[in-house]
Amino acid sequence: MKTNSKGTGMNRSWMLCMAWLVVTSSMAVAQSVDLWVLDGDTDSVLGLDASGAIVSTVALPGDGAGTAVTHDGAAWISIPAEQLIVKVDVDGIAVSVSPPEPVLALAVAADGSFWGVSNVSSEAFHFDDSGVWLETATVGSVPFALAIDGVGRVWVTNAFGNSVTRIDIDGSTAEFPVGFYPTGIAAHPGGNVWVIEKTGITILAGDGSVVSTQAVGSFPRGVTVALDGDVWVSDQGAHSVLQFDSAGQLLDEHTVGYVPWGISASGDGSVSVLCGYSGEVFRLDDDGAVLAVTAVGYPNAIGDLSGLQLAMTVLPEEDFDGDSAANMIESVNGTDPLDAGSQPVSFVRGDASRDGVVDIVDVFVILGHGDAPVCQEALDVDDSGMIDLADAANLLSYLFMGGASPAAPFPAASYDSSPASGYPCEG
Ligand SMILES: [Ca+2]
Ligand SMILES: [Ca+2]
Ligand SMILES: [Ca+2]
Ligand SMILES: [Ca+2]
Repeated sequence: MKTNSKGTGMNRSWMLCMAWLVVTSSMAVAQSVDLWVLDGDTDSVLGLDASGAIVSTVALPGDGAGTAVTHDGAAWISIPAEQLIVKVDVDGIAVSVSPPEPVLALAVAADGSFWGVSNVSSEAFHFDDSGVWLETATVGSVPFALAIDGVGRVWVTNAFGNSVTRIDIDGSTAEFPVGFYPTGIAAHPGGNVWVIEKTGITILAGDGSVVSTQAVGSFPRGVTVALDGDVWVSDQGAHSVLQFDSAGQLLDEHTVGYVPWGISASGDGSVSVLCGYSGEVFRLDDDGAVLAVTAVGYPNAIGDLSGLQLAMTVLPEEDFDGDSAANMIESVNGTDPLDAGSQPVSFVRGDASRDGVVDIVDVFVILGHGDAPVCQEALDVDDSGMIDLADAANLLSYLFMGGASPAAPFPAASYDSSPASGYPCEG
């Protein structure tokens, strides 16, 4: 049985009271739900904002299991005991559908349709964006979780089959062996697929071949890709999260609450960890420092709780928040693809002085004889990843000798599609 050592009943009732006040006060809360967290104690789903405050509470007809946030911030939630899937937004349950079998984990595809896996029938079901059942694929034994990659393929972990099934666009399937008892799975924007197993991790390439495998953790379970491309894994036996770089190198381990299962990254660069047995949702920054701890009776859910995996991996070219910067451009620039108030700085390469004109003054700034630059990326005229004499020489050549123009973005201001680390553009 679960225990609840941290969240007292007093604390929880206070949080719920606050949530009620906020929900009934305005429609503006629709924009502020950052993370959908299932609460197994109350059979409800809670909307948390980026500060960890509960800003929405929606009662469910049973205990939710899988969650998948859509591009508009709503969430599909599976309720296997009731053989239901519901779509929830801050106003409540918008859609309720009955799948052919009880469904566990869910994932949203590029066209708005979604997939769910059934550990009862070992099948994956495909539904359209309104929940109409479209097709069924047979997967391996007792599927646990799924992820959709950048070219629309569905990857399913088969917990009892010790394998991963890939469902291709044409509906054909391929099964690849992995380690013992695979659970969590994430498709990285870079193309690899991360599989979490009872005693470690296997990274697969898109063709199903093994890129690497390593023994790590103490029964790790959930996985998410952070805004910066690091991969975070909940380690339920160690009550911690493991932070890896995209190549699979273990960078750090951060202690969280008791028995972390669910884990999901947000657009602000943070990662939230759902610690079921201690009744806590930890929100960590990209270095693992604790930003907030939210008391929730029994927080759970596997899947994409924020929509960030959908934004970064499935639909990187889309602009979810409508701020004119594509999701992928925002993630490489470190701005929030789910928040229109956070967007990359647009600049013209070569305009080192940031006055809107590319001229000799900019050459002096590059040479260090002008005001300190606020957008160092603009000084890297040839986009070589280094600021050096060649940039000044290239700009002089362009201005006075008919030489090549600066690299993009030029001449129109825009965002950098491949910013060099260490060269911030802040204004
Ligand atoms: Ca955007
Ligand atoms: Ca944004
Ligand atoms: Ca200038
Ligand atoms: Ca350069």
